[in-house]
Amino acid sequence: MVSHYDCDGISSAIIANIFLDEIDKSFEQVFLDELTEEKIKDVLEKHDQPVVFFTDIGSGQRDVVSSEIGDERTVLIADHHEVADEGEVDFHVNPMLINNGEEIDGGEEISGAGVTFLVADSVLDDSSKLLPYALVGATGDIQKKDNCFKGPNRDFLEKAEEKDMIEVKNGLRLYGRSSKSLVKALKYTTEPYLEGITENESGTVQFLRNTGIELRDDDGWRSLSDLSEEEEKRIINGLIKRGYEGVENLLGTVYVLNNGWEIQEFSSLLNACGKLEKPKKALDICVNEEYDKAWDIKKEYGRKISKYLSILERKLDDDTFVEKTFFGTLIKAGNRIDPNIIGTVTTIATKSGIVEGPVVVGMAEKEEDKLKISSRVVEEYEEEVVLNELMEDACEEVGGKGGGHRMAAGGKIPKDERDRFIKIIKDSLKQLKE
Ligand SMILES: [Mn+2]
Repeated sequence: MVSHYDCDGISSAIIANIFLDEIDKSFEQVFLDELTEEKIKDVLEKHDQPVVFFTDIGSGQRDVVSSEIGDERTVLIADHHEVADEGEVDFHVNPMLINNGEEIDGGEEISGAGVTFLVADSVLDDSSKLLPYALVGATGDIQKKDNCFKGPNRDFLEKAEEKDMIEVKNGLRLYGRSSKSLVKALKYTTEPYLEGITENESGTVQFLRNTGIELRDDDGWRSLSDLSEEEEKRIINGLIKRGYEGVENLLGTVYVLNNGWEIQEFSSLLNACGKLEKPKKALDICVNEEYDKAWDIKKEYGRKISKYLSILERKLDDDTFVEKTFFGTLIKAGNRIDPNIIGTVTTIATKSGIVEGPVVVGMAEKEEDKLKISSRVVEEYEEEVVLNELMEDACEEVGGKGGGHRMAAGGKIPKDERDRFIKIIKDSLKQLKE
């Protein structure tokens, strides 16, 4: 088993692991952040298995996969990414192979975990307990748009609901629904700004007490997910009564998995495991259903991010680290920020205003000779700057690789090309110079 190491890849691996266990096949699991000739060679050398099963990775490198693996082993790919032009493998399941992806969009309607689910579902009599992971993977790959699933993801949701694997309900959409105490989740709500509650702990406690909600139970602080439906309604009514503007934006569909976690938060948790290079830990937690162990990871990840943000804040005046330029900010983190986490740090630093936009580009050393690049643009400049195109072109020009989304993109480049890369970015963004 070879799986991508992000949330979707981990979800696809969970599905494949449970599936293979159920049909009594032994296997070894490998997680990779990318599939190169070298990495495939390494996997083949270390794992003498007759079948190589790729999930959420492999389609884009099917040429390399087919030439490296050869005829002695059977190759199965379950993926949703763009497919390489060349290469033949034994079994290849990917929506992009059907009419060039025109019927089912691998970008928005099914994830690597979803495709892996379909493979398992075609063999198992009852695959319902795998359904939540098809949705967690899709959520991790930002396929849930405007809080809705579509295409095959929608079918997975309906089936999962039918089988009581997920609960879809109307409720308060606070970040930290299952991972923060109710007081913290409410206090940290900034959109909309809740006068007397936002950033005001005693105000929050007072408000909740007035609604008659118990803030603690025998297990400690209660989270929103610990509340009964009736209690949640009391909070909503309390907020409405106070007449906050925009409070309706906090109400909406909430997806609660049968393990008690809200889907968005569970997918961030799996993502964190990947970034901390602990995808196997996530796999074990889910396969063995030991969700309590997830808290340590959540905490470790939170600690790492705050450590990096404080390094960044301390270095704001050091222009070898934080370069303020006409298009925004360059964070030249060197080896001070983990390359797996530079993306998250760049996002938070941009959104919170620690560094200034409109564009923020973070760079951190990866391996000895590579730089991981991560870029963000603020919403007001959404029309003017298209980051995935910019990153794809700029990275390629210096012998690297880049891509991503319009407002968040990144890539990897050779370390000694850093200055030329910066110059290319500056040239391409020169329209932002007044
Ligand atoms: Mn994916």
